Amino acid sequence: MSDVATRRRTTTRPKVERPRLYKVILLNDDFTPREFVVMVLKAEFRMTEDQAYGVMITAHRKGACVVAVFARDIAETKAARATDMARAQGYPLMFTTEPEE
Ligand code: TYC
Repeated sequence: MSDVATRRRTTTRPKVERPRLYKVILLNDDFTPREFVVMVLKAEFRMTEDQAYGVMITAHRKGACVVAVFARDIAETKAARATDMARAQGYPLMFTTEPEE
């Protein structure tokens, strides 16, 4: 009965859960120039011109676009820095975060 195949596990194995990931979301507005949005995406999210243009135009057409996914503190820091960059120039551009699924 205490043979390896039949005995029950007596040691505990703590469940390790991966920290949730957070999406950074770019919101459309009617005032921020397209080129400025592209510049912010390249500066804060290390995107190429083409990647940044694709994200910008998706947000422009659909109202919002997921920019990237990070651990919570990184997502929040990047969203705040990108939003502040726009605010400093007087633009209402907004980046938000939300947990994945
Ligand atoms: N809609 C803006 C314009 O027409 C451009 C824009 C695109 C602004 C995407 C924000 O997330 C945005 N000037």
